[in-house]
Amino acid sequence: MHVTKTTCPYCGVGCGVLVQQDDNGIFSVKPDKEHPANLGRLCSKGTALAETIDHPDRLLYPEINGQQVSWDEAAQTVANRFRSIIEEHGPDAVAFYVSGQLLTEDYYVANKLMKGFIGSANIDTNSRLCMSSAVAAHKRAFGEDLVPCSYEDLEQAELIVLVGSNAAWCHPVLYQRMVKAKKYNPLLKVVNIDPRRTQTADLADLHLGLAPGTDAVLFNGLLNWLAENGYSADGFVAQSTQGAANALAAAKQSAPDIQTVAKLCNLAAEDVNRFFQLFGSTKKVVTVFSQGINQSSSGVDKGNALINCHLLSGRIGKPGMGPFSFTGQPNAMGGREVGGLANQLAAHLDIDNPQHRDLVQRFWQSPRMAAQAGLKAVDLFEAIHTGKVKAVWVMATNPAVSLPDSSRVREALEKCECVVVSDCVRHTDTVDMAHIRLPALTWGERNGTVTNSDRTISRQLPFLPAPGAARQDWEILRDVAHAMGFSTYFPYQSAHEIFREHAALSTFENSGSRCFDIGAWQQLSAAEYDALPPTQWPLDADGKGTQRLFADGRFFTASGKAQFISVEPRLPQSVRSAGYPFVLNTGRVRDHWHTLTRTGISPRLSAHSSEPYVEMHPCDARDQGLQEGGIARIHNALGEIRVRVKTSRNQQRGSLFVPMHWSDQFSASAGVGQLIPAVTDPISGQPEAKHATVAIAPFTARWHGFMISRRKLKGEGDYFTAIKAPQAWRYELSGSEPATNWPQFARGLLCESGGDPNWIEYHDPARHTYRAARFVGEQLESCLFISTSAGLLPEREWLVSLFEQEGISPAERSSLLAGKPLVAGEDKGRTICACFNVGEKTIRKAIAEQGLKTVEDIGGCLQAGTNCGSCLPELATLLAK
Ligand SMILES: Nc1nc2c(c(=O)[nH]1)N[C@H]1C(S)=C(S)[C@@H](COP(=O)(O)OP(=O)(O)OC[C@H]3O[C@@H](n4cnc5c(=O)[nH]c(N)nc54)[C@H](O)[C@@H]3O)O[C@H]1N2
Ligand SMILES: Nc1nc2c(c(=O)[nH]1)N[C@H]1C(S)=C(S)[C@@H](COP(=O)(O)OP(=O)(O)OC[C@H]3O[C@@H](n4cnc5c(=O)[nH]c(N)nc54)[C@H](O)[C@@H]3O)O[C@H]1N2
Ligand code: SF4
Ligand SMILES: [Mo]
Repeated sequence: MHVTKTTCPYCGVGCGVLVQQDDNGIFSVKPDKEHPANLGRLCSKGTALAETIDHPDRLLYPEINGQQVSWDEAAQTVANRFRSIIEEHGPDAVAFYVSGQLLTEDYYVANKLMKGFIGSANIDTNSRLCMSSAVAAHKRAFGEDLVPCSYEDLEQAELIVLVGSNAAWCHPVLYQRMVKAKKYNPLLKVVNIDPRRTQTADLADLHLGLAPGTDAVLFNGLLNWLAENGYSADGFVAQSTQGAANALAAAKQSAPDIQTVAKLCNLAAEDVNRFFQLFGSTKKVVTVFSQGINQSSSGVDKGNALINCHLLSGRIGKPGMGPFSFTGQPNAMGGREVGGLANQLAAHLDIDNPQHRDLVQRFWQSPRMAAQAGLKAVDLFEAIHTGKVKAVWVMATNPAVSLPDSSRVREALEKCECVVVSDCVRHTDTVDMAHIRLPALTWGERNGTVTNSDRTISRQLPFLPAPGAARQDWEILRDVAHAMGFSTYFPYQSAHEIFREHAALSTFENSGSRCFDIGAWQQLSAAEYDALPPTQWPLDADGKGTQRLFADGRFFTASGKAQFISVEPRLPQSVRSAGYPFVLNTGRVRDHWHTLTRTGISPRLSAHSSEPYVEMHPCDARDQGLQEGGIARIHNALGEIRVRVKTSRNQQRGSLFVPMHWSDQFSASAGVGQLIPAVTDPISGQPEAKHATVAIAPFTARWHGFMISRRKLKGEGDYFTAIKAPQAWRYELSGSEPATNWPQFARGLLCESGGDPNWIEYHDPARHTYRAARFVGEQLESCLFISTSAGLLPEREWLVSLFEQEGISPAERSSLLAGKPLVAGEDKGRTICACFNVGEKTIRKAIAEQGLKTVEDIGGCLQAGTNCGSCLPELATLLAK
């Protein structure tokens, strides 16, 4: 049995995984017990990795305007189009838009080609939407983009503050580490700050459900309170920091006392007091922050407001303490190391600094260095819209879905002269808009490194052959660089060579001036590179990593001192109005990843949250005439989406939450990016994805239905979702206007061309009730059920299970259109445990009938929660209910 040691391609936790192939060629994925990030754990997404490696819709060959071409022709065409635009309009008329899901080696080459050879800094990345506020906050406070902490600090802490982080769902393995730490150390306290009550709050001793966007007030209040109550670390502040007095004055101005903070944040004064007391009286505090802080028009200030509190209390650089930005994507951190953002250079050097530009230029021997920062993501797509940027190459990201004001982004791509997209999937909303499509390798095939949230560099190694003509991103970039005439400077034959160059640049003329230094690896042999153990940068001369930064009280600013930043809190730019009375918050669900290109093809992962939804307070739903399970229209001046209604008291009144995941490939109109205004932080350029304002109203559906098919079909109706089931796709459909002819409608949806003789149907035109099934040979190929009332449609489970069978028995065939078997089986309800496929109803029943008291009891009885543990918070909620 062959085992490959590699790294999970999903989130920034960066868990080590072992991939095994058995004698029948079947792959299985297990956690790597030796990897310091996960120490033998994996979440539901990592556990299901083997299910998503065989993608049914791969982009396998280069295409120009839909025609398959050779690699030579594709690379030459990209080079020619880019070159002719550059010759006529200058280098700033072209751009790359890349991703924290590229490997460091790919990222390095993309950045080098654009900034050092094309001579523009118009390369930006989806990290702009993700980490750029944290990057800017780190740079302002520490002089360099540095995350001081280690994962072990979570275990050593006595207080963990989670701000704007739903770690239970988004960093599940770190959440499990915190759960375990709390179990072994009952003195460990957890505070969760989030307008929503998420699963993460289940771990918290205190949940502060503050008014959306008011975090800077809270942390300014804390700063002021720490100073007034004798919690300043005077020695550290005097020796190792600057700017405390001004920051304190600003804090006092905006958040003078607990009452004011409570009022502005809409919190109970006693809760604010409790948080301040906890922070003040606990020595070892880690403050974890994520998108609830970053994705804001004042995200950089919010980051600094919380870093200020760690500086004032001296809680940084020591075990169990520090501000800790959890990164989102698997290589968000690696992208920052190579300078993938438009306002960075490479190796943590500054593009605005002429000496740094000169240093990199000499190292690269580049003919034409970018002279200033390039366009940040939102501005970049606006420049494409206005025609200033005429060619764009998108790699490993889906901007037509994930950028704010996504309709305008689509208009921009439609107008753009030359859209090149490198992706591994043939159909995404962005790939569909490309003139030139370049097939990329993906996880399991590609080779290189990633860096996780605590600066640990880990290897990704291939265990699958390249499918079709797909190539790794650095190879594609190298070939285009060669076709542009830069072959001498891009001689790479392997990821290993690129990595060594990256390591060499990190130490070039460094001598301790830059923290990011992995120079000890510049001579790594290919075998050493392949066997590289997970290591935290920076490295010492012997290649030993660094667990924690700033232990010596030295920072990377000009003065060597950390900087306090004065923060004047600003509220989100969209303000509730009579027309748009709700704040729209967006984010993630447990088992889906971004725009569903990977998790959307896994039945197991699709079962947990299968449809796009809005979560809202039940009283708001009642007031707006909305019903649980009904469909809502959410709209503002930018657009409209239609999603399912879920009511929950975890949502504060006046706020809505919609997941970011659904694209046009999986839904009729549920892409929430349509509703997010292109409002950004003035420093970081990060969009405010958490605070749009909208109105919500019922969508009046006059018909409902579902269809199940072996092939992926086009959806139909004003509302639809495509959900992967084993051996089939299930579609939920609703529309405002019933079809005039349902049999014709059905044939249009289910048949490739014309009719099909092997077809059974039932039709009651007066009641708009229609049911049909289509067979190919003995197999059920597809079925469709339509009714005027959703409640009259049968349960889907039995029908879905028929697609897993080889054939259909006469009894099954005769009960097919009834939608249920003659003898009813058990309905297990919504999937809670994705590993063992255990449903909510089964769990509730077992709790009630067998008197289960703990999550361990549930595990013993049903296995639920005993593998990856991602569902443990939900099991605890079911027990509490
Ligand atoms: N399952 C899953 N995991 C993922 C991903 C995924 O797609 N799916 N993506 C990865 C990526 S790229 C990222 S960036 C991370 C993101 O990880 P997180 O940042 O943890 O996730 P989000 O759901 O985007 O947002 C976090 C929380 O911010 C809260 N929030 C909204 N407004 C405010 C506010 O004003 N103040 C505060 N304090 N909180 C607020 C939201 O209610 C939400 O619960 O997840 C990573 N992990
Ligand atoms: N409303 C709202 N919008 C958001 C957010 C939010 O919270 N709310 N979060 C933002 C954040 S934090 C992020 S990180 C973004 C994420 O948003 P995106 O980056 O747009 O989302 P993904 O679906 O991860 O897109 C990755 C693409 O890369 C492809 N791919 C996978 N592997 C490879 C490879 O090796 N090479 C190449 N070339 N392609 C590959 C996949 O098929 C997929 O099409 O969304 C942002 N947008
Ligand atoms: S926490 Fe889950 S998704 Fe994130 S790296 Fe680990 S296994 Fe992968
Ligand atoms: Mo992200």
